[in-house]
Amino acid sequence: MMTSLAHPHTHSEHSAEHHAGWARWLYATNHKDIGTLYLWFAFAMFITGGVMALCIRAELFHPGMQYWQPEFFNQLTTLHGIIMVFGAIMPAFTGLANWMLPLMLGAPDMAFARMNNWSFWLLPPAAALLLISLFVPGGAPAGGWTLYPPLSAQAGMGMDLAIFSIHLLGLSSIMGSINIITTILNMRAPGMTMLKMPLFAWTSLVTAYLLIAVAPVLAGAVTMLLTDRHFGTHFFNAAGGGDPVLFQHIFWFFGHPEVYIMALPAFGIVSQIIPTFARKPLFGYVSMVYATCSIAILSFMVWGHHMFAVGMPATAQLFFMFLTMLIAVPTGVKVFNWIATMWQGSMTFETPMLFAIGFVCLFTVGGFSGLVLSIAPIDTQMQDTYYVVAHFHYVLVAGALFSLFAAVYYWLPKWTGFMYHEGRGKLHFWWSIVWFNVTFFPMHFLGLAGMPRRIPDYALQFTDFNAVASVGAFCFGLGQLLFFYNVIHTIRGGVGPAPDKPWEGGNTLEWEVASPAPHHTWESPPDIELVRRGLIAQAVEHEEEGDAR
Ligand code: HEM
Ligand SMILES: [Cu+2]
Repeated sequence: MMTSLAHPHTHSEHSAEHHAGWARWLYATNHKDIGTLYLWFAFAMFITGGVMALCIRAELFHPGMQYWQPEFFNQLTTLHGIIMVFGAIMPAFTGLANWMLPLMLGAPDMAFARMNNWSFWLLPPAAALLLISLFVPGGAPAGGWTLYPPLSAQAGMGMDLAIFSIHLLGLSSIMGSINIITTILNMRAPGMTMLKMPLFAWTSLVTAYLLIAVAPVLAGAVTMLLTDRHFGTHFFNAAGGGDPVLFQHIFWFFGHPEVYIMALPAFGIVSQIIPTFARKPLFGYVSMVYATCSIAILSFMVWGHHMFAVGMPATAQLFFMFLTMLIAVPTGVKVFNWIATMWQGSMTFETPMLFAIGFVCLFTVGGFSGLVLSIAPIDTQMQDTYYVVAHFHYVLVAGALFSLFAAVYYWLPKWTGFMYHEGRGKLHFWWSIVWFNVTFFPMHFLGLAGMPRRIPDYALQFTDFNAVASVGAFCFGLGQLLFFYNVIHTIRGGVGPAPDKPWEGGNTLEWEVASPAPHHTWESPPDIELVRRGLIAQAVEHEEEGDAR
């Protein structure tokens, strides 16, 4: 410490160029390196969780028992859910935030560069604990990603590994969130007021607050589970005076905001991409910000819609039902604004735009099936059927995952300095959207017809739609190899060098730095005029209001 005070380092001495090879990544403090680590980690988890999904779909291709014991089937569904949510989608969004926020805000790095390193490096051990649980006596957790007791209270030591894994994941999320919030609040370029930041910064900010609010709730729930399992407490054990329904309340107070933790960053990404390719400012910028905040606040009040079937008073059912429906209002505002942004725009349909439009259409389908489920008397019919599986995959795959694909294609030129192959990008899009629908649309009908979720076998009348869904799933999975190939091909040079500003309509600050983005950018904040110009394009309406004042 003394030497560094006595001998001030220059930036390049501090930087990771210091470290060669693996050490660059292990000791990474640069937001771009850490963003890259997050994104590759998320992709590895996406493949892992994806293989598990295909194992599930293989078993469900035919009625009867083919490949797995029922216990192992349940471990597959549970791990698939946990890995996709905590290992793939959430880290991918954090990776994007790390990579893009400093660039978009005109900041040199994230606020706490060394903590950022820890936020990432907690993830691989957490993932290892989850995967090791497959090989311990009793196997991996098999009570579903919701870990409901009494199943989770009685499970083998795989459950303890999962609990510790969730502790690590929560720590990582909280540290990542502190970093995101501090960066956004304190490190914006001069001239960039809160209501002028790119919408992706807004949704990242609100998401980070959500995470800080609910990650400890989940940690508390699983810690109570742990003490029930090993230290003689009876929080959730009816025989000891506890109540398993208490777990559901605590879990869903975390769990519902969690779905918005996976949705809001997607909204932010799409709100960057649609204006770019429509060559128009985002319609209703300020209403987008308010809608984001309203969704976040409402998300804390609706957890009971996951518990309609546990036996709650009709008044409570009505309360949760109406509040849930209320979320459709700000969400509708967003969908309306995206469409209005495209309205009479000079649209082009490069891959990021295709995924963004695919997102808007299919996320709306997921939203409508959610609205259906929010109706308490309907939900008592649909609870734990494949209708629910269809609903949340429209939100999570066509929503969160498609927005991530959109983001990767959108920013890949900035990251790598090379253009991806547009034809192959489009092929990936059309392939994915077709097979996604083939996989998940029939699940609505299976659910309506009464096929329960989380079962390895089913009655004969469900055969055809299940076969269709399984074929769809394998084709969808195959298509993701094309995505992997596209990305690798781009990193290796793609179809040639990318200009600094590859998209004509892209006006936010990240397009003002070179492609590939140099290791250090914005060491001095961007010129205030630059900030203004970018932001005028971001939200003309609002800028005019601001000028009038
Ligand atoms: C696109 C490829 C995917 C396929 C084919 C797929 C398939 C499946 C299947 C067959 C189930 C089990 C349903 C059951 O019987 O209970 C399932 C559950 C689940 N999936 Fe996916 N999934 C995919 C992607 C994703 C993604 C990207 C997420 C993101 C978060 C996700 C989250 C979940 C969750 C949370 C569950 C519930 C697990 C549980 O019931 O405990 N899935 N998925
Ligand atoms: Cu919910």
